[in-house]
Amino acid sequence: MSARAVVSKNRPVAMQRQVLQPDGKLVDGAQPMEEEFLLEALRWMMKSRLYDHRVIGLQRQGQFGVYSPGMGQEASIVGSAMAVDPARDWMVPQYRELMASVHHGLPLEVISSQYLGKIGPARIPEGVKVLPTQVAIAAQLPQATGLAWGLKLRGEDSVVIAYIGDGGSSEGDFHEGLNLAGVTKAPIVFFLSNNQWAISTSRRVQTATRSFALRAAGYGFDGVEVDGNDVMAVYAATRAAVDKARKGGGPSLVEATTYRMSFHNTTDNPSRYQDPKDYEEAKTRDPIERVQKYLASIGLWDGKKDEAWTEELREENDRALKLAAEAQPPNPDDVFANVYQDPPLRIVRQRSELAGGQR
Ligand SMILES: Cc1ncc(C[n+]2csc(CCOP(=O)(O)OP(=O)(O)O)c2C)c(N)n1
Ligand SMILES: [Mg+2]
Repeated sequence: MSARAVVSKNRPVAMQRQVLQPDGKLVDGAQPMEEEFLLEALRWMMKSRLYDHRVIGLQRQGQFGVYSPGMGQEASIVGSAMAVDPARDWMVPQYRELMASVHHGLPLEVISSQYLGKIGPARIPEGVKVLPTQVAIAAQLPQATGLAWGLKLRGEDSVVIAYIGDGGSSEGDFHEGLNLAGVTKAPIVFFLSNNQWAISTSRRVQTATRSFALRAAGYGFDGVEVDGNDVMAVYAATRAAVDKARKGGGPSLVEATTYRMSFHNTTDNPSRYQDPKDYEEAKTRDPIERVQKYLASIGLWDGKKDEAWTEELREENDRALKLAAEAQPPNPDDVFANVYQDPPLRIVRQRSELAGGQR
């Protein structure tokens, strides 16, 4: 370890816009993460990308549900998750941060089984402070603020991290969630992954503001913008916001500027609307390669290590996917459960028909 000041898990850290340049070199004067800590971040980022590749393949064979990959956004997903404490903080996801939820304690086989239509095996285990995946855009934000406000009223030292996209910021729920958080000074970090796309709607036409982070001013709290492809900078910015919230300093908005290096989800075809040059440019800022280049420059990374980690992580992911596939399938009758106290006649008939009875 060099004598250089480093960012460690156990110390409060200062916000840094960028720590590592796309070429893998440190920004002048920036504080890197401890090497061990950075290796851990890299491992999670690689796990995320390998999982994406595997489940996209499965989906194409009809063996996995509709899936939104995090490719290109791994530094945002992992750096933000590492900044919160799974033992006391709550995570409120959207749908693209699967590996953040896993980092926060949700077993990979549990979240994978959701995509296989499982019910019981997909239930979030007791004690895991992660809310269910949210697909109704921005609907998670008022709930996340309510959760954070409740934690504050109870006097707990917990913080909530809530994920949202650039597209989600145009929803009414975004305004309602952030406004209420500002008024109640709730301990919450809104983590906005600006991946430049909301399905096929470009960030250029999403809003006329030049920065999503600026919007925080309208709610009376801080907004910061960070290089979302730089895991060290994402960690530092999120951690500073988390520390502030924990000390009673109220909410923050962190805008992580990144790029969606894949389709919106497995039903989408971005070649219909995306300029391939943008994608090629984004590849030069790949969040994983950047860390690998840096670690190689200090003798901690090489092709052999890459191969060994890739194999181990693939096996880890495959074990979880096997468990998910083998988990108990739902009973078709479950589709009728937990909806009505007194089901109407047509539902009673449908239920009986499904069970093989007469209409
Ligand atoms: C309330 C609502 N409106 C529309 C949709 C359809 N929809 C699904 S994803 C999406 C785009 C969201 O983009 P963004 O918030 O940037 O997140 P990203 O997918 O880029 O991670 C839209 C419009 C939805 N799921 N919910
Ligand atoms: Mg987006």
